[in-house]
Amino acid sequence: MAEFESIVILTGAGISAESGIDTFRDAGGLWERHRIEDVATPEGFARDPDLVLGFYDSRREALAKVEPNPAHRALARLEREFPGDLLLVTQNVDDLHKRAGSSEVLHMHGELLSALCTSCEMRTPFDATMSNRPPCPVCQAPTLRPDVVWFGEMPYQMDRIYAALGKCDLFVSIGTSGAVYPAAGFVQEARLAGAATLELNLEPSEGSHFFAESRHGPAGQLVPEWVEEVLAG
Ligand code: BV8
Repeated sequence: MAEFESIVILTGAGISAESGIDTFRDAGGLWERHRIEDVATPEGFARDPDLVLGFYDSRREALAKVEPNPAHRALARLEREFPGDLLLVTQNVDDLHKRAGSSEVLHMHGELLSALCTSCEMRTPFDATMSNRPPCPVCQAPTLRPDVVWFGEMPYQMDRIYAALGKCDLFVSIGTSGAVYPAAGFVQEARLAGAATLELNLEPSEGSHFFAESRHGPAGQLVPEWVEEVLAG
């Protein structure tokens, strides 16, 4: 690996698979048991809030039973030891990057451990259940929803992400199927900026052909190896 000065990393559900968190599109994944339209859209939430709040309550509770894996820990090591600029963007709503030691994590699709109040629009840390309609810690209204970006909603901090993509010299995509936009388009932004592009995924994703290099295998093995390479510069 040549010396890099500015790296943007995008992670998806595949980086948390070896920690025991279901991905969306693999066999037995989340979307096999729930229709996206029913649990991950504003319309689904309006139609059946109890179904949606229960879906996220169960995923939030599952977090307490899983641990970060070597891939999360390798990215935390990269943050500590890489001398250049590093932006870690995740599509995941789990907290495993943070628990592995990454201090700067951009959750573009929100977080299970955050609540958004539909009355006062404040976002607050949250690690309980929403099905029993707890009061918003700020305005007391019983109108909390998961602070998660649903389909048709605008992901968080897109300006910051595009600015970083425009000036990076390496973009790495880890554990994502490349099925959902705008995240799936980041590789093209990076290429336009002249960056090198690398995909680390269990198998070729829908966007593999956009990457200059693709490595296939479990993130728990590929990511520590790649971090070692980058730090050896
Ligand atoms: C937006 C949070 C509008 C929730 C998620 C038509 C109609 C309406 C909308 C659209 C449309 N066409 C396109 C769109 C836009 C839409 C979209 O892309 N739809 C798709 C389905 C076509 N996107 C949106 O709506 C986004 N918003 O567009 O805003 C807008 C835009 C501009 C201006 C104004 C408004 C919002 C999308 C966000 C949805 N929220 N998550 C939650 O978590 O519950 S999506 C969810 O799925 C993830 O966050 C992620 O983004 C996405 C993909 O999941 P992955 O992480 O990739 O996981 P997946 O299971 O798919 O793949 C796992 C991969 O890991 C696999 O490749 C597998 O091989 C690999 N793997 C498995 N094990 C391992 C491994 N790799 C390594 N090691 C292993 N061990």
